[in-house]
Parts: sequence; C-alpha cells; structure tokens
Amino acid sequence: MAGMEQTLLLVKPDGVHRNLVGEVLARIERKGYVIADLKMLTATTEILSEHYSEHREKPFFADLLKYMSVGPVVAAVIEGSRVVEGVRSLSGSTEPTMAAPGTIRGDLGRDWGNGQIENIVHSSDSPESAEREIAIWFK
Ligand SMILES: Nc1nc2c(ncn2[C@@H]2O[C@H](COP(=O)(O)OP(=O)(O)OP(=O)(O)O)[C@@H](O)[C@H]2O)c(=O)[nH]1
Ligand SMILES: [Mg+2]
Repeated sequence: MAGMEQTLLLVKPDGVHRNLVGEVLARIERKGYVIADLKMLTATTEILSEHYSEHREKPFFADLLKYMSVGPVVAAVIEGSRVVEGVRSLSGSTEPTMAAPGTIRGDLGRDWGNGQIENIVHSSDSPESAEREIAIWFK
C-alpha cells in the first residue's frame, strides 16, 4: 500500500520485567498499527553495540548496554502509514520524568535520580534507522 511504513519497537528489559509487554503492545494496536513480526530474546553485546552504534562514544554507553542486557526484550516490527513518527509520539521523550503524560514513557517510565533512565521502550527515529534496526533484530 502506498505510504506504508515499518518501525522497530523494543520493549526494554524494565518493561518486560514489570509485565508491561501487553500494555505497550495494546497501545500500539489501539492506535491502529499492525504488529507484523514479534519475538522475545536476551540481546547480546554484539546486537546492542550495532543497534546503539550512534551512542558508542557517549559516557552512558556502558550503562546503556548493561541496562539493555539484564533480561529479555520483546522486539516487534510495527507497520502503518507514518508509523515511525507515530510510535515515537506514542513513546514520548527520552527522560520519563519529563515525557508527556499519556505517552508510554510519561505514564510508565522512571528515572531514578542517579543518572539511570528506565524508559520502557525503544522506537526507531527515522525510516532509515527503522530499516537498519529491523535488519539487526530480525536477521
Ligand atoms: N544512563 C543514561 N542513559 C541514557 C542517557 N541518554 C540516553 N540514554 C539511554 O540511551 C537510549 C538511547 O538514547 P537516545 O537515542 O538519545 O534516546 P531515544 O531515541 O529517546 O531512545 P531509544 O528509542 O532507546 O533510542 C535512551 O533511551 C536511554 O535508555 C543518559 O544521559 N544517561
Ligand atoms: Mg534513539
């Protein structure tokens, strides 16, 4: 279909641990997007280094990889028109404390005051990122 797009959604280990997989996927589905593929896995350092390669030089990179590998994640390919922007919008901004109420991060995420951010989900930030990331998680 013209304009149909895909994005990568991850329910991060904190979201899985807190039993929020259904809550997150329900929000995606209620918006009218389609779950085109879905799996649960514990991410390896190799996958995470590739996925977050843009952050390799950041001071929080080691913490980010640790946070993302403490338990399983749920990876999903989500489909719909303008789905990249749409799922970013449903996710909310990076820091849960400041993320808008009504968003996944605003309603469900926390940062813990010690620099640790537990923001429940990842979603691709552009169609190009989505294509790159889907290839990493669904190869
Ligand atoms: N501990 C810590 N983690 C951070 C910080 N900034 C970003 N992160 C983590 O790194 C992830 C990726 O950062 P960004 O790509 O800038 O943020 P984002 O696009 O909203 O989040 P993603 O969807 O996970 O990519 C964030 O979601 C956080 O989990 C930080 O300053 N400290
Ligand atoms: Mg990002």
